[in-house]
Amino acid sequence: MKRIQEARLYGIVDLGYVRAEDVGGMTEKLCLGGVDVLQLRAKKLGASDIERLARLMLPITRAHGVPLVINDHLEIAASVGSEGVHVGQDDDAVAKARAVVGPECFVGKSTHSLAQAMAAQAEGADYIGFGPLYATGTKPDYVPIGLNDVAEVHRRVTLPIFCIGGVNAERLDEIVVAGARRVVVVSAFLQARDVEGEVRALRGRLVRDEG
Ligand code: 3NM
Repeated sequence: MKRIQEARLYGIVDLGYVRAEDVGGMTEKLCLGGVDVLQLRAKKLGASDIERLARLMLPITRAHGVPLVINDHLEIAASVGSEGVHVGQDDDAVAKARAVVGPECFVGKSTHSLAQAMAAQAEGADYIGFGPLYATGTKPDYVPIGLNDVAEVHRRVTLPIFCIGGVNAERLDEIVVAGARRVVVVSAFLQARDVEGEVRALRGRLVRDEG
């Protein structure tokens, strides 16, 4: 199983873009392309549907050695035994998550500023998301934070930092030049004509660009 500490490319199966019946196929394509970690995110589905999709994804992600992260739903992460869980900007979200999922499951947290990133580290998160860098239809209510704090967050936070929000092939170079080492890509992968090829190409550039 790949370790979150070494992950560079984070994919998300977001049910805003993927139909439930296509989740298995999309999971396979993203894993074949080379994502290092994969999240299940389904803001509009009920818990039983999300649990069913998580159980569908797990044998696929495990066959590829890719950790599966459940977004928001701590109880589902605990019951299916996912490798990770991801929480939003609640004050004690990490502690709450750990109490439910136990010590084996890593916990990631969304952060939207330098201050929140440092707080998430102090709170004991295993990794953070940092963004949205750009305006994005995947999280339309969030104000983009731009690239200005990317270098500084890497100086101040030692956890794996996954830059997120509007990341795509066109923007990858400027994101890397700004100081990012790890990225999350959602719509640019899920809407690609050749998902596997898009993932492979972006991953190759991300790793090559930084060694
Ligand atoms: N979280 P796309 S931005 C799910 O900043 C999510 O916390 C964000 O999707 C954050 O790659 C985001 O399609 C959406 O822009 C990322």
